[in-house]
Amino acid sequence: MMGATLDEILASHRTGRAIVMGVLNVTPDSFSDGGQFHDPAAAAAQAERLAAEGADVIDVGAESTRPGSDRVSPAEQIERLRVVLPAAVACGVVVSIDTTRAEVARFALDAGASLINDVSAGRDDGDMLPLAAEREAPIVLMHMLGEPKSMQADPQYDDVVAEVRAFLAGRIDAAVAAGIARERVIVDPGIGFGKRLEHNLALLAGVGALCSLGAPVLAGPSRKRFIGELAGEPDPQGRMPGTLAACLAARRRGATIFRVHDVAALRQALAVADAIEPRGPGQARRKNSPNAL
Ligand code: HH2
Repeated sequence: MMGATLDEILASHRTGRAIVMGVLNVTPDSFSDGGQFHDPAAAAAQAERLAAEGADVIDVGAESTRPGSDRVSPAEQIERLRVVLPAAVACGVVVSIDTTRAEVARFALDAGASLINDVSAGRDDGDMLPLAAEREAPIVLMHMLGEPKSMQADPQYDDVVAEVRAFLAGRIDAAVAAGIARERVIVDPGIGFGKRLEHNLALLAGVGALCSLGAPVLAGPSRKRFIGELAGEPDPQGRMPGTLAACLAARRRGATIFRVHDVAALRQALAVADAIEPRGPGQARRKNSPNAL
């Protein structure tokens, strides 16, 4: 199947189409693939591999947001992206820029990226939401408690699903107030960003409550620590099976966009899961399904 267009991605919560976003970190220090694609030639080859494996989106990031990570200046991010972004764009799929800095997002949009993935949901840089509005660029708004340097220190919630939902509702309002069309917003519970194991599980189980915000829901569980905690797997590269399980659980509850490192594996898992239980408009189950609602 051809990669989805931007319009198809933004309509995925209505059509039920599964969108796979492949991760490309041009960083020396990302938690699972840090250093692997820091070299521009290796990064370009990885972009091609992600597209060939069936990614609808290549999400390019030049700053790690792993717990405890240090900030990378916009100038340094742009330097890391200079060769890699055009190479990703040349793959012919939608390219998103994973950054919280407007200057970096502007550079990426000028280089052919068409989607902004902001893990701070527009809070880190006051120019980000106005930039997305001006450029009519869709934006992913993600929940994070605190900031990467300190977010895993002692995250506390009374009702994590309700609190994350309320936060995202507020950020949608902020985006709309900045001039971004509501239809160009994607929301994300921010798996692993200021969350303990039980918070991550509650959010994946509670994706349905986030879907009621009316925007496509993106889930990014790929290779994250909670999988290691559940499965006793210290090596992020060994967490692909758990990643697939988390994505499929989120899909059954209405998430339609999945940010993963292992694109081919998720494509295969989706092909089987969706054949058994087709997802359609409004996530309704098929009439002839024994489990029809
Ligand atoms: N997770 C990471 C980075 N960006 N963006 C969205 N929207 N959702 C996520 O869950 C998400 C994200 C962290 O993963 P990764 O890119 O593999 O690692 P690092 O931040 O260390 O580069």
